[in-house]
Amino acid sequence: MTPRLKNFINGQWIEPSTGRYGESRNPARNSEIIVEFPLSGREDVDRAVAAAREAYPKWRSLPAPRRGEILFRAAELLRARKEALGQLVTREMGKVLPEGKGDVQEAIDFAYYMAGEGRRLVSEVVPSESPDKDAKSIRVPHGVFALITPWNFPVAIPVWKVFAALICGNTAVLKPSSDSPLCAARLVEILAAAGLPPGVLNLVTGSGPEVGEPLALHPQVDGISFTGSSAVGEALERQAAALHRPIAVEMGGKNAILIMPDADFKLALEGVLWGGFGTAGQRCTAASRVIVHREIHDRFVDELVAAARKMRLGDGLEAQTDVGPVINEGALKKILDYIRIGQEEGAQLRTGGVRKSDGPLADGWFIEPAVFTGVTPQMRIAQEEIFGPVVAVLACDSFEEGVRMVNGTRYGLSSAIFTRDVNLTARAEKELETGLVYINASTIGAEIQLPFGGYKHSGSGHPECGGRMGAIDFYTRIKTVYRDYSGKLQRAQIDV
Ligand code: UN1
Repeated sequence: MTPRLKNFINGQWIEPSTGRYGESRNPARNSEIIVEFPLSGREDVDRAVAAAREAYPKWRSLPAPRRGEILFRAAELLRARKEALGQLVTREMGKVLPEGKGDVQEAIDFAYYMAGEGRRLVSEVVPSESPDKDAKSIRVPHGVFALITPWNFPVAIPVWKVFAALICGNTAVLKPSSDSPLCAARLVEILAAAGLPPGVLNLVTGSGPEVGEPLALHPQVDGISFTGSSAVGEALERQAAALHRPIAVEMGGKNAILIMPDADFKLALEGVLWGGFGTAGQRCTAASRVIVHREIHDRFVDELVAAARKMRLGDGLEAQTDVGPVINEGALKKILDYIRIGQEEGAQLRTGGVRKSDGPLADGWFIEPAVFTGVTPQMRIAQEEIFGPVVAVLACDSFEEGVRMVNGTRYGLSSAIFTRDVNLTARAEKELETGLVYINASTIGAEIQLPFGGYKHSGSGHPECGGRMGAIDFYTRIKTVYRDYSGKLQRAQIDV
């Protein structure tokens, strides 16, 4: 029998008020149901938010190092369960097993990092202009967070949000993607087993309109963090503005790799294959555009096409698989639409872009890795996020033109340049308008100890992850405190 999930509210696994369930299926084998999960409704959201509200005063007054100890135990459990969780990631959302385990490793890294943050949460003390007076800023939590997460990093991204929110003293309700509810439930189990008090983290599964939106806009919620599509993220931003509620959004990308004639050719090729087709192109950091200097363009394209043809499609659990399926039928249709659009726009489809509709892969959502050449900057396939194994190759005549092309979309998450010219790398670092810049590396693979976030329509400017300007800034508010112990009325800025 198919296992059935429940919501997790106030430390209890409980059935949804609606009595309705959806199915999470293996994208490599659509006939395999991984789990049934609640299609919850507003009443479940209300309960979960109420539980988070109630748990908040106690959780925020627990000293941050103590909160960190609980998160540390959760990190240890994640580490102990890495293999099983990695397999589940692959079964539930399709990425190849080394990447499924990598997803969990990214979660482990961040979990330890945030556990340690319990003993930092650094703020500032500065001198006052008056004698016998303290001047400092301290970090305080916001309250209850709505955390809405995608399926493409079904363990890592929930951990990014949950661990950062919790270490700062907030409580939360997590609404995971309906394509990866079991991964989220396994994470919640781990936090419960680590000793997280009831109500501090609650899980409610279901659709965006029925759960995500009422949760984000709930009157008792104090902040929102969302990772997902631009359409949903931008709508949430507008609604959050009306409520005057802090919101962090991480949305789409149209990331590009710029390849100069002096680049390490083989390395650049590997970078394109990894960034373009890793996770079947389903990362917001995926390299969906490759801008190659005309001097090496034709040779590069020939080798890229040959290498893409050799990539083996298959179930991500099988060791020989290079590229797994895309997430679901809707995604498959959208990607195939873009393949058609690219051809209608006059780009040349040099390989792939076809669904595997016969043999053992016909039961899954498999598309052969696609390479388009002859792409020009204004084509839709060079401007819009496809979120699939499709690489659009453009040619440029100079570094300047290449940078203009990289920057010439509404997005600004990640970019990369391959060159051996150190001066050019310094210019690229300045001129590329993206939140992440890679030099002689692909557009994917950010590490958790630095901020992760996009410019322009890719994000709200509140990055996730670590570093001095990372997630902690979003999950805390600053309170500035002056303490005058002079016993006199000291008037700032007033001449005596
Ligand atoms: C995402 O695609 O939403 O930098 C996150 C990377 C990963 C995170 C990707 N560490 O590709």
